[in-house]
Amino acid sequence: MRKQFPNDFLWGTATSSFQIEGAASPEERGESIWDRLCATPGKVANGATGEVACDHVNRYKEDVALMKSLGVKSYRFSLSWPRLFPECDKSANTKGLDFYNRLIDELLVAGIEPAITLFHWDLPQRLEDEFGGWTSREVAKRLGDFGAWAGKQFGDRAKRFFTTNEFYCFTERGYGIGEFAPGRVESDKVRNQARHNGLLGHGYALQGLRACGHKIEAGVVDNVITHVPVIETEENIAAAREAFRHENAPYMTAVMEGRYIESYVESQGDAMPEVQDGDFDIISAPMDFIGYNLYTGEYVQACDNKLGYEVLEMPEGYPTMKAPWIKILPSVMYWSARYTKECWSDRPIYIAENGCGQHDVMNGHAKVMDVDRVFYLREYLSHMHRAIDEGYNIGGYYLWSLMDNFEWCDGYDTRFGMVYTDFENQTRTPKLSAEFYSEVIRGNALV
Ligand code: GBH
Repeated sequence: MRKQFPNDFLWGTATSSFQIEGAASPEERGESIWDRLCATPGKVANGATGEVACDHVNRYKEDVALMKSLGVKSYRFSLSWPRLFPECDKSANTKGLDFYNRLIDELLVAGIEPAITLFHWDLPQRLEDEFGGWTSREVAKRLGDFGAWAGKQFGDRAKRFFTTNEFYCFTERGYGIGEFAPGRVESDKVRNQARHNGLLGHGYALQGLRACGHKIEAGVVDNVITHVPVIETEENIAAAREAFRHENAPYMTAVMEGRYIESYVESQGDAMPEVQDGDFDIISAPMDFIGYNLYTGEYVQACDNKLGYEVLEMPEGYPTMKAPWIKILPSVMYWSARYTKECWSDRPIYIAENGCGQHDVMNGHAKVMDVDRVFYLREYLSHMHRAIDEGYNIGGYYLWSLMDNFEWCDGYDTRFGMVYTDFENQTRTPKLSAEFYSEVIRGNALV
């Protein structure tokens, strides 16, 4: 059956500043915590850096033209905070400001809606050095100021803003596990404070954006963990819904429910963060939409224990993309929307990222025939269609990513693009998956 999407459905693609921009010399921008991590031996595969990446600052016109040729309707990109405020003081870097102004104008001329992420992990190193990064409330406040400023500068032309991207990655992975920048391994209490300050950062950013003076829409992006009933019995469906709330307790559940739920408080004991009066009013202020990054998920079954559910382990050999964390579970597109409505809210959801990492290679005809990615995308999109068909409020979808780019600790080895980037000479070549996506957009349907 032909799966038609709503007329105004927003088909997009996403990137982030550090992963594509390059132009990283001190004349261009300030240092970010990811520059510092890249310079630390052993942290990033093959010593990769963001110095050149996709050289997007110099090639943005070509990249916008590419999106236009694919029929993309909205482009989600992030602002490099250290490019705009290299000294973290009051004066913005005009070169950086010019760049984003020109990018936005180019998008508008191409008929592509700009969608701006304020913070996608490239924190100015100065804010790490001076305040301790996300372990400090001050940094959350600074993001609020940055949001107010960015809204004022760009909100006349960009109407959609995302506050922060994926709490888990810039708090827990940065200050708990220590794999991501700034690479710190702290106590559970400090990690939980970083988590809390991350939520506050979103809240202050939302406040700042609301006060910018332009009519814009704003919401958060989180990589919410999505729980799928392993067999769709009533018991399992209820159990997976509870798992969805409890397993996201430090992040989305706190934003949507305006508190830390009991199971989280209990599990963290003495390590609970300091919460000040009014924090949760800021954190849980109503958003215009919710952004979810969905790549994978977890199976759940009902269980006769305290929480009433059990998360099932993925057996070895479960279908997985080349990036080993991407266990293929397309129905997260459906269950995340359904549980969000049942637990929290019916405001629109934007899938702010979905995609998969492979080790794509060009064939003898200079083509990347990524039938694996086409398969993955088709499955996820068809479950997204099911959700929309059943009345869940999904307003748009951003494919991660426009082009192969700096994949954090994996460097340039794992490719997420629908467009192949040759990092030797910066040529961009649409893969088969780009043709597939373009066809989906053109027909506004899966056939
Ligand atoms: C998103 O993160 C990011 O927003 C984006 O910048 C990134 O390029 C994209 O996805 C692809 O990765 O310890 O085995 O779980 C997705 C969430 C969380 C995925 C951390 C990788 C580490 C591997 N990421 N995870 S593992």
